[in-house]
Amino acid sequence: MKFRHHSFIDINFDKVLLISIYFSFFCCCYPYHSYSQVNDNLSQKPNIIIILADDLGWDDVGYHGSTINTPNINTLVKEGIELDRFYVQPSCSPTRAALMTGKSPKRLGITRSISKNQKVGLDLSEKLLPQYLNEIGYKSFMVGKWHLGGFITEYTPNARGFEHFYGYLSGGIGYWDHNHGGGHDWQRNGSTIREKGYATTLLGNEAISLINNHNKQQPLLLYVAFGAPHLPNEAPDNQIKNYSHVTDPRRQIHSAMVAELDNQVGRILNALEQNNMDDKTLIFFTSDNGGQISEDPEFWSIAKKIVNVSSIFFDRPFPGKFLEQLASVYMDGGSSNTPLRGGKTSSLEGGVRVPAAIWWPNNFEPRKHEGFMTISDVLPTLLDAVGSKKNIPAEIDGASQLKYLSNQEKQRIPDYLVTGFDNTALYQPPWKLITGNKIALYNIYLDPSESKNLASVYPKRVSAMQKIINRWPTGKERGATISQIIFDMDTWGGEEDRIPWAEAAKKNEEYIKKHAE
Ligand SMILES: [Ca+2]
Repeated sequence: MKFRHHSFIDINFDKVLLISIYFSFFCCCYPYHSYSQVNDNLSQKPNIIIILADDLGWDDVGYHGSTINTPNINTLVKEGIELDRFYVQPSCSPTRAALMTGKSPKRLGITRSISKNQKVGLDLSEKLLPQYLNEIGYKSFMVGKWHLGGFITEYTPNARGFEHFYGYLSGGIGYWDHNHGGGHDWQRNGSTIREKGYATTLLGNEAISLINNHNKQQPLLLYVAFGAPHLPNEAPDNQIKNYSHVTDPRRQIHSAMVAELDNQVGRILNALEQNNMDDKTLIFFTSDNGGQISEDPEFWSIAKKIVNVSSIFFDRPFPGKFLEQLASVYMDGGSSNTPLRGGKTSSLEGGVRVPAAIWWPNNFEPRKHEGFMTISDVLPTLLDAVGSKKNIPAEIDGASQLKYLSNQEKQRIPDYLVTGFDNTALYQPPWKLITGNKIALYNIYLDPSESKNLASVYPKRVSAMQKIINRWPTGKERGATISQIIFDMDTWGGEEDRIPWAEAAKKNEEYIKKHAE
């Protein structure tokens, strides 16, 4: 299999024609193998690369008809299985917690994002994906955004199964200054680094270097958690130039951020090819939540009201870090989730149904997968794919979808709970019950835009699903409340007024150990 790394200017009609011919040929000649053959060959365990985008909306990818060009993500989707009904949680930490454990964020007590000042993270008793894979011979590396706790080093990636970590601990940084909430947040293996460059590009560079230097005898887990296209709206000039025709400046910069993300996906694909690793690698791609959209008419909160009232009196930037950060959240988002309703933080479809694909040459037939699959299913599916089905823990909320993906043999679809800022949703496909400000029941297969509330038509179903929500295992909440962050906001970029976060984690751990003696 040979890749072509696309840049924006590559796209013209000749190439589209060539690509079409290529796909036609590819689809006719692709050597498919059955599920049993996959298992027979497991002495050669596949490399696993997880590419996670941050706040990439449904309408931000070319293959969904977006105005944004994403030729490399499109390639991944067309050559792999397009996961058309893939669901995550509506914000960063909850999705990442489910990805690493296979468990529901509600059970883990991470239904909100973990702030820089939280003393807790993903519970230290939890076993994480790299730890499962290391036990069967994998080498696990991580590049990018962690966001599962960093108050002490025990919570950080190097202590949780990743032999190598390059990136940042918090929920968001400035793309150029690499700062978060007053502290520098850029490190390699626990040591702060200061370097020039655009974060998405730097993360791509590191991922490629790890691929190039990897000992090919050992299977690799590489978790590349890009920070793009999360706010703030900052992008390289060369990418912005390609979207000079976009009139909304938020959408323009957002498009450029997505384009650079796509560029790095292409470079990773090229690196795999150059190292002859492409035929032995499984790539899973998705976004951690739906796109951040501005003036979301679906979302109601006191914070949003404060921003609306403030905008009558002030121009941007608003006075004070708290007000300006809120304004950024509610006014700067340049994403689009069309035709889905809602966006990031909402349990409406736009917050949780995201672009996704799983690519595994010689094992998965390229096609569109209509089956329901969630972020909680990823850990068990991957363990199953590497022949480690017996190690799938019983107490998780997801289930392996490997047979469904390989042979289209239907698998158990577990109930899926989404915890949004404004409401909670339970999925029993095709049904979705939303509770909170109002009760709504949708058939998301027939009505993907959630336009017909059928709650009054099916009261018994509503009541049965409500009971499941009420009984859902609930861990003590570890995510931040507004009162915990209001006086020291989790800002993305900006001036430094304290020590870097990697150094703070080491200091905090030393302090705790000293006082425990
Ligand atoms: Ca996110």
